[in-house]
Amino acid sequence: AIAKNAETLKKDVETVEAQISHHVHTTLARAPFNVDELTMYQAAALSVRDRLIARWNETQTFHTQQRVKRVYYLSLEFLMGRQFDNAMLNLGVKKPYNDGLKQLGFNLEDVSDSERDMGLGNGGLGRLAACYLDSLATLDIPAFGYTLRYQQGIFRQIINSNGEQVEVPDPWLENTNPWEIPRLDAAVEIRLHGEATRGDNAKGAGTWTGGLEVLAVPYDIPVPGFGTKTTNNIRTWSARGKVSFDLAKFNAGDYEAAVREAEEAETITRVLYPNEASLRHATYILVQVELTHDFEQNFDKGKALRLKQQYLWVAASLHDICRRFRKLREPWTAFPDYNAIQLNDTHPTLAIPELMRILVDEEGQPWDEAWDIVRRTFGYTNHTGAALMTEALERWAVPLIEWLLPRHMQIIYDINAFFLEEVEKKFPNDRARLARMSLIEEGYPKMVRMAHLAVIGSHRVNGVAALHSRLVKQDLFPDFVEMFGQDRFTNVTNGITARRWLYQCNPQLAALITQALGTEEWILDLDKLKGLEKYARDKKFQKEWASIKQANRDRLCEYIESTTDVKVNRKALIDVQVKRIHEYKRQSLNILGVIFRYLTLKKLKPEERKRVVPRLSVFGGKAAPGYYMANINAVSKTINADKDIREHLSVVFLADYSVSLAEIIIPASDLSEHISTAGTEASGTSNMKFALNSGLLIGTLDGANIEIAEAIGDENVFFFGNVTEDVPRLRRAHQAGEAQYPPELMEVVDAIRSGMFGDGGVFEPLLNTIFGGKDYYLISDDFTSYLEAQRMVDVAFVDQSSWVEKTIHTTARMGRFASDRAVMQYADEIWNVEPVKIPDSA
Ligand code: 26Q
Repeated sequence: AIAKNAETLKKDVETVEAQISHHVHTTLARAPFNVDELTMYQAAALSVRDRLIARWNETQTFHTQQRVKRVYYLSLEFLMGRQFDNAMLNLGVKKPYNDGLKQLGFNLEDVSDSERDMGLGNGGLGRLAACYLDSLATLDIPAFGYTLRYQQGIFRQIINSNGEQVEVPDPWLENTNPWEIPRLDAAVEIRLHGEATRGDNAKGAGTWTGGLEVLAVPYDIPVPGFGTKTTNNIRTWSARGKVSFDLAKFNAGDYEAAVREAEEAETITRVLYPNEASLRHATYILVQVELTHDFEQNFDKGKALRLKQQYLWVAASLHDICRRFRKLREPWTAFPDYNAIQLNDTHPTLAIPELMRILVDEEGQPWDEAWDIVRRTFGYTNHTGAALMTEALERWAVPLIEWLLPRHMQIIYDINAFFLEEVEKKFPNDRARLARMSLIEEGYPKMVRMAHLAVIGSHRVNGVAALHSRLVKQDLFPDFVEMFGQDRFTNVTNGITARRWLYQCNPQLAALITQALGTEEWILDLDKLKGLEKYARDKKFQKEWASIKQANRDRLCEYIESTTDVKVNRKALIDVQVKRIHEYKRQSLNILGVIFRYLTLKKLKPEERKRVVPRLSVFGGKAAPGYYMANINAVSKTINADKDIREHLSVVFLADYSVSLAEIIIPASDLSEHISTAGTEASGTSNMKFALNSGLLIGTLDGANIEIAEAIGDENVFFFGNVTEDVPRLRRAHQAGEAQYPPELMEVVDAIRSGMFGDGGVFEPLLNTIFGGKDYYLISDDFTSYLEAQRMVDVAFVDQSSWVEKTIHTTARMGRFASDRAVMQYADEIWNVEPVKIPDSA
């Protein structure tokens, strides 16, 4: 059998070599002596793509033949990272590719490094969509992701010499993208602006004509499951002008006017919005899309462009879904039996009035039946940390919607009128309640509350962690719970895919786990990690476990030393906080804690310092453009330059945090920080990735931290800080000027004000958020217990054997946080879909 295996591998390697050479010579038209790593990557990727396409075709054909129910995951973000390594692993062909490339004189890892991240997302929400697509394919659930094909994904981050963030464009498509298949023939026409009419009776068919038509062109990205033939699809839409230029104007000599319309259309998918702040400070977007107007105008254009993105995406996707449905020749009332559409936050909420428009105006369905179809089709996932206030919920100005989508505005008004009638029936004479629940917020201008529309247009609304789902009901939508009952509101705790976040990013640990369990089954059934528990106290196993962590630490240290000028102690405890930079996530609490540690070390004698666990504090993350907190770099500059302290404490900020950088950082972490003010982080998902990779957590009682501790044992988590219930009272105390500031915090502030970290001015914005009579995120209230928790970490780390035991237990008990579990829960409780195995030769 071994000889036969060797024979098979040899043949596989030869096939791989031949396929790669074929793409080098024909597709890429390169002479053999003119092949660099980028070319090799492209050729290898194209040959993997060929395999994906064969499976993709079989999958789609089978799904269509079998008339299966499909899931459509509508997300404006898919943070996929790199595809090459992931595709090889899911297809089970990494070994022959490794050997084949070696035969051709190349190293697989170097070749893989030529791939640019597919960075079509900001952070948690976008990466969650990517993990869920991996799980859907792996579980053989028929599914499509729908999103936009942004020319530029999330910006690349550079840190300038002042320690400030500089945003530069992300030209991820520059070298052509081997993972996408253009479908130029399947473009969809999308109407914007124009004139709308209502039907002759209140619920009759309306019309929408005129305005401007643009094209949405689909590009498909195959998504392979792990160890299964199922290959699902992400359809990304690219905006084009309908005619590339206006011939009449061109002939009249007005070349500029002729191309303007096409260019305006293409602007719609030029760039990903780097979060909600970019709506308020629209300059970032306008620079990226190269529009120049005065600021007043920019302000509205930045908003209008986002609404155009949302509509083009939603309209093209629904057009596609309905076209597929019409081929089944079923009555429209059967639509929800074939289609489950999940709204990833409120960004795709326009899908609700758009489906109403298609059903009522174009398909002649009665309004009430159409509304019933809509509600049975949609599910809505909320990702907003509830204590972040309802202000964080998406709203659009009525005049803006009227201008861009006149028919949709009518439909929204009508949905609202019929809905408020129902509310009035159930709660007579309660005007305040009607105003609270209305889809329209009164004011100048009136605003459409997208979250309310999403709630009433869906059969299920879910939060993303147990605490968060409770807050969604209590703080965000209490009136809607009273109206519709508890059953419409549910929880699906987020999950992550162990294929990328252990098997792929931490191959050594994965191999040790497989060896210990005697099987690879854990990759598909993460609860099987439980089997590691019996080795938690086994000295030999602990040693192997710890040496893998050290190897991953070394790799990160090499990365740090090659990208910054910081020298690091390889034995230091690596303490990581990597995530979007946001006030509520409290990177500031971490950096103030680092300063306290520095001051404490300074007070010690050299021989006393040697007894303190050495630390390396790693930060990473992108901030909203225009939001600068350069203080992390100011602190690291002083500390890293201090020769007495260097061995005991260093601080680095790693630029341009991304999925592929996360794959290096996460396996190396000893401790990671998830320290948001209680009630503000909906779930968090990096907490799960760190724990799965045998890193311990320091955190607040927030989001999924709570459930992680439940699963792995709270003796293995360093908790601190106030709980959600106490947040409102503490905030009131600050407003009333009754808050107490702890002495440790004052000591840190004095050091900052003394100029120890350079110009104290850099810290003024930060200090103002804490001392300006508010401290909205309760830094001062949580500071003392944060320091205490950090002292507990030091104590625990000294006892290495017990520390390693904790980290083994942590990994062993993380099965619950598999995205496979989350997706199965959506499938059973929200989508009502079943796995469909693709037969061997479909
Ligand atoms: C809004 C308006 C205009 C432009 C952009 C946006 C925008 C973009 C991205 C609004 C929100 C986002 C992303 C939100 C997000 O990532 N939320 C996170 O979702 C994770 C997955 O559920 C959770 O784990 C995190 O707690 C949550 O913060």
